[in-house]
Amino acid sequence: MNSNEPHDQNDVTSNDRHPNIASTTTTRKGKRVKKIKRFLRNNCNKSRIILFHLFILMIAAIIVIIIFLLNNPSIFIRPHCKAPFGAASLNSTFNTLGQLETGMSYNSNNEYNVVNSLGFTGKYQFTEQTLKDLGYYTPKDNVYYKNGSDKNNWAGKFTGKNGCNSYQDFLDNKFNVQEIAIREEFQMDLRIINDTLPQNQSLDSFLNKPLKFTGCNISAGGVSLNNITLAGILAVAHLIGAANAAQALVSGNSPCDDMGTSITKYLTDFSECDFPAEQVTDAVNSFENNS
Ligand SMILES: *[C@@H]1O[C@H](CO)[C@@H](O)[C@H](O)[C@H]1NC(C)=O
Ligand SMILES: *[C@@H]1O[C@H](CO)[C@@H](O)[C@H](O)[C@H]1NC(C)=O
Ligand SMILES: *[C@@H]1O[C@H](CO)[C@@H](O)[C@H](O)[C@H]1NC(C)=O
Ligand SMILES: *[C@@H]1O[C@H](CO)[C@@H](O)[C@H](O)[C@H]1NC(C)=O
Ligand SMILES: *[C@@H]1O[C@H](CO)[C@@H](O)[C@H](O)[C@H]1NC(C)=O
Ligand SMILES: CC(=O)N[C@H]1CO[C@H](CO)[C@@H](O)[C@@H]1O
Repeated sequence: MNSNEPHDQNDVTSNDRHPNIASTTTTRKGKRVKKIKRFLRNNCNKSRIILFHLFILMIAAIIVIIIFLLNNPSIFIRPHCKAPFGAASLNSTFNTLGQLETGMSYNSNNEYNVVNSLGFTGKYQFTEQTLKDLGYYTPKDNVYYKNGSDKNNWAGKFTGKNGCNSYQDFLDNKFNVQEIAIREEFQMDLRIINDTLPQNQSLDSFLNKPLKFTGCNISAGGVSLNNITLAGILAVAHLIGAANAAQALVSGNSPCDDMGTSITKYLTDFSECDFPAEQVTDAVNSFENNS
């Protein structure tokens, strides 16, 4: 309190239109401090209890946030695939793709029965068309998403391939059907990409190189990606179709996925994962040998 006195003097001079303000506030302050001190003396236990409750609430809030982040690691940080060349990269590609598709961490196991508002299904958000092309699903009356329907209705029949007899079997990931299907899809997409690319531009000619894109949601100057990998190309093929992915590579014109995300984003997500094409065949075979 003593140290306040000279300051109050200064305040009075600088505040000379209201010379009384400084001294009245000082006495009011003094009264208030006394009141608080008395309150604390009388209610010390009460305030300790309040503090204790606040502390418990804070701990609980921190625990809730940690659990939330563990279940949804991609809410603040976009998942990025990074693993040594080969089988580890291929495994990591599937897990990163699953996280990007569902927004869930890959060990949550709930990811297999995620269905979005357009009927995209499972860890990899499969469409009716993909499961039709892979021989798992026969659409009713040949109507399916983007072919007479504006969503995936799953009104057709499952064929029984790999023991998957119904939509529910597929959602349950029975006999690992979703994991087998994504590996078969990569294999199929490699074939489609190869068939779509012109004779003088093999898939290999695009790999492990920078590539510049213009296109959907890309700023005027275009965007330069520093490393195109097979992982990135197959992730994009899954998102926009293999033929469209091949055309994007050749033209340097990047489309968006159904959510308005430029495919260059996905190419960047997988720029540090890579594997040889034969690894995809090995992965398909390893699942077939196991079952
Ligand atoms: C990749 O995943 C398969 C199947 O889940 C597993 O058998 C294999 O050990 C994994 N490989 C690596 C290098 O992580
Ligand atoms: C890729 O396509 C060419 C024809 O354009 C064909 O000769 C070749 O066998 C195909 N390769 C693979 C791995 O499918
Ligand atoms: C491939 O051939 C086409 C014409 O058939 C040509 O326009 C194009 O520049 C060629 N591309 C490469 C990379 O050689
Ligand atoms: C570009 O991105 C915005 C927001 O992310 C999205 O709403 C829009 O549909 C995208 N543009 C196209 C052409 O998809
Ligand atoms: C591209 O990424 C792959 C996988 O991380 C790596 O093996 C390769 O060396 C990279 N290439 C370039 C040119 O950065
Ligand atoms: C409504 C529609 O576009 N139907 C087409 C769906 O795809 C088949 C071929 O797979 C076409 O024959 C249909 O015309």
